[in-house]
Amino acid sequence: MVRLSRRAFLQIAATSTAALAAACQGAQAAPSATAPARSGSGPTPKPATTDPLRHNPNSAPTEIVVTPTKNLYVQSYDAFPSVDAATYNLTIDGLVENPKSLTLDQIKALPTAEEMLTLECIGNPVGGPLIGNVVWKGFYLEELLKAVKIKPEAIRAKFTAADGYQTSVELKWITQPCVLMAYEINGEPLPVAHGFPLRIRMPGLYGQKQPKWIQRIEFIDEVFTGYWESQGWSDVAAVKTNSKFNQPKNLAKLEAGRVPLFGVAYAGTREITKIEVKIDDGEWQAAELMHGPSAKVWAQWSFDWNAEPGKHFLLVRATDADGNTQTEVASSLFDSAYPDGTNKMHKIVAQIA
Ligand SMILES: Nc1nc2c(c(=O)[nH]1)N[C@H]1C(S)=C(S)[C@@H](COP(=O)(O)O)O[C@H]1N2
Ligand SMILES: [Mo]
Repeated sequence: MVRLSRRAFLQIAATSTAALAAACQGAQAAPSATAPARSGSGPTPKPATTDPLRHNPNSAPTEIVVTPTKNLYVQSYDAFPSVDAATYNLTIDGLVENPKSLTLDQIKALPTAEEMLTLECIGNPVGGPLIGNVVWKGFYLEELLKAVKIKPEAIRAKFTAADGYQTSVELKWITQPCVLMAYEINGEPLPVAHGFPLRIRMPGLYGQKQPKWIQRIEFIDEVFTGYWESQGWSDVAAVKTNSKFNQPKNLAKLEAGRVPLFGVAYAGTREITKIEVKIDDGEWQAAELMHGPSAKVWAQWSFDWNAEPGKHFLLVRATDADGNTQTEVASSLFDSAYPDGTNKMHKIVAQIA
């Protein structure tokens, strides 16, 4: 294994990523990019100590919610590995001209990048909790990939992590702009559960394609079938357009009058352009929509419902910038997301006294 030479390392470190950072958080640039650029992203919001999407049913949040790290779902196929920071290496090899291996110190000396990004599991059921929105800090992979020079024969990147987890992606997902290698979450080093010391965040893909404890990125000229993929889960695992009610909770018993409905919607890299709600057999009605700093962050929606006594069925649907609108209703909350994620609509029941 060729260690990254000091000269090559400094060259990477000297490349300014400020413009790239602005482009990544301020506008989206994924393979199927269609959403318009946005205005300034402003300062990085700090995560709230309590999560208003969970604990405050009386009014919709007025800012984009950053999930407190302790509330971020954890999904792992096996026990968490304990990685020794002192001996840790990230290796990039396989079909590349200049294979490289970086220590954690070298990684942390690279120009830093910070982005708010939503993370969702492909197995998240309709209305489910396997989704969160956090601020990640690390570096953009782009410069390092330029330095290793991927050979033209490569068709995929294969990942290996310290827990033995493996998966792969087509080249376009790892060579897209704004692939973030993260060592911090919400201003703190990644906790072990979330991938200490390093994980990858590729825009547009479900969590299954975002290895934690990442050790090796190998460029290959064949299809490699990963752990979940070999059990029938999607080998692309691109995020589908989805939305949900965070409040009220299903089967909530509420007083008649003004009842705030609110929740989140997420479509990977596609901007959420419309959220509508439907009460019983009524018309679809547009909800208020609040966007995060990029389309890679969930949008939050809210709707003031004037609730009358009785049992009511509530539905929510999202439309994204590519024109995809959710159409099918989930048959139950246990309606499976297998094998490629779900874009079925969330339906809840509210009991109004
Ligand atoms: N090494 C490793 N990375 C992994 C996994 C795993 O089991 N091992 N699970 C994946 C899945 S299925 C998801 S949804 C996300 C969850 O990330 P989190 O636990 O930080 O929320 O991690 C992904 N990365
Ligand atoms: Mo997942």
